[in-house]
Amino acid sequence: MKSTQRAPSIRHDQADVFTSTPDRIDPDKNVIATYYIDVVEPLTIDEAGVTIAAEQSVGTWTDVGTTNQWIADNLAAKVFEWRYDDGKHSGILKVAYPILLIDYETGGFPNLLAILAGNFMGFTPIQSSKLLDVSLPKDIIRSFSGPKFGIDGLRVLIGTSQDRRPHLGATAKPKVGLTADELSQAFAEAAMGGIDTCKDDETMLNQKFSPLLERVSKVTEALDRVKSQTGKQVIYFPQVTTEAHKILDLAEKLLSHGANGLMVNFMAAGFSALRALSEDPSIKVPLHAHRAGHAAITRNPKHGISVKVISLFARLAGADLLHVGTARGKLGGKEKFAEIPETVAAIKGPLEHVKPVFPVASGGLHPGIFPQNVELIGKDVQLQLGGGIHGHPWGTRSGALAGRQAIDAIMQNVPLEEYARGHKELKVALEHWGEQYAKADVFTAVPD
Ligand code: CAP
Ligand code: MG
Repeated sequence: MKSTQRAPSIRHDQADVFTSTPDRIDPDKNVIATYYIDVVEPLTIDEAGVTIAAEQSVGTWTDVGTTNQWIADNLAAKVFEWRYDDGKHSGILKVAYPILLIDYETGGFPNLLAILAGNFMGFTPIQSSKLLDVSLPKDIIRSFSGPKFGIDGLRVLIGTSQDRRPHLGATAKPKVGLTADELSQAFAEAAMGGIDTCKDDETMLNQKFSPLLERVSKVTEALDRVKSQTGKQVIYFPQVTTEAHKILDLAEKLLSHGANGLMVNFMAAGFSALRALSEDPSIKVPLHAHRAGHAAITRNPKHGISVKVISLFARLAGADLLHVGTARGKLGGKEKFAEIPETVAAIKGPLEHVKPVFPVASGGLHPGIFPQNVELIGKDVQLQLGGGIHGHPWGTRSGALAGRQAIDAIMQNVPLEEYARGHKELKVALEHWGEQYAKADVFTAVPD
C-alpha cells in the first residue's frame, strides 16, 4: 500500500506533525509528560523531542505507507515546550499525548507506561531521559478508584481523627527468620507499647521457617489478645506481593486467616497488582504500599522515572499508605529534600475524587529523628520503625513506648530531651541511638 498522505515519521523535516505551541495544548484532552533528556551532539533536545513524540505515538524511523491523515491529525503526540540547560543538548522537555492515543480503560497502567516511558528511553542518540512529572486529564483520573481508606479512613480505623497525630508502625526485624510464634510475640510486645500498625518486611512471604498463613493467624490472634487488654486494635499488614495470577487468591487467603490490612510492594509486583487489590470489592482492608527497589528506576537524576510519578501512580492504583522517604534516615541522597515535599503534595493534594494517601517515613528511623521527619512530611505521617523499635536496649515494648513518647512530645511541642526526663523509655532510646542519622556523614544526608 502506498500512502498518498503526508506521513508522520520521526524525520525532523516533518516535525510539524509532532510539534505544537503551549497555547494549543488542552490539559483535559492530553496527558502531559515532563522529561529531562540528554542527547548527543549535534542533536538538540527539541529535535529529540520530535523523535520522542513520534516514536511514542504514530511515527517510526521512516515514513510508512500504512498511515493516513486522520492518524496524523488526531493521534500524533506533540512536543510543545522545552528549556535548554547549558547548550542545547540537555534540558527539560514537555510532550502532550492526545487522550485518544491512550487505552486507559483496557490497558490501564501498562498502556500508560508503554507510552510515557517506552521505547525512546533506549534510543541511541538519547543518552539519558527521565520522566519527571505527569499531568493527567480528568477522564483518565476518573477511570481509577484510588485508595479505599486514604488519610481520613485510616485515622478513623486507628482512632486519631481528633488529635491527628503521626502514627507509629512496626516492621518485622530481622527481615526474615523469625517463626510465626516469635514474630507474633514481637508484634504483641510492640502493640502493648502502643504501635498503631505492624507489617511484614518486604522480602518475607511464605518461607519454610515462617509459613505465611500460620504467621497471619498467629499474629492476628496475638493482636486480638492485646486488644482485649488495651482496647486498641492494631492493624497487621502481611505481605501479599506475588505473581499477577496469584495475588487475589493470596489476598483472599490472608483475609480469611484474619489479616486486617495487606502490604504489597508495587515496584516488584507492578502498579496493576496494587490496583487489582484496591479495586476488588471483597477486599475491605487498607493497603500498605511498599516501594522496595524503586531506586533502581528513580535514583539516577538523569534517567528513569521520578519518585513523584511512581507515587502518583501508586495513589491512583489505590495505596492507602505509601512510603515517601525520610528527612533523616538510612536511605536517599540530598535530592530527597526537594523530592519528598513534591511527592507528599502529589499524594495528598486535590485529585478529582481520589482520596489522599497516608505518607510513610521509613528506613533507619529512631525516636531521636522523629522531629525532622514530622517537620518535612507533616503530622499526617506513619513513622515506620524496624530496628528503631526492636533494637531498643530494653526490648520491643520499650521501643514502641519510646516511639509513642516521642510522638507525644512533638504533639505537645516539647523538645525530646526535655520530655525524656519524665519518660524513661524515650530517655534510653535517645541515649542509645544518640545522633545516629541526625548529622551528615557518609551514611545519611541532611539539607545544606
Ligand atoms: C525499614 C525497612 C523499609 C525501608 C524502605 C527496611 O527498616 O523496613 O523497607 O525503610 O525504604 O527494611 O529497611 P528499618 P523506603 O526501620 O530497620 O530501617 O521507605 O525509602 O522505600
Ligand atoms: Mg523493609
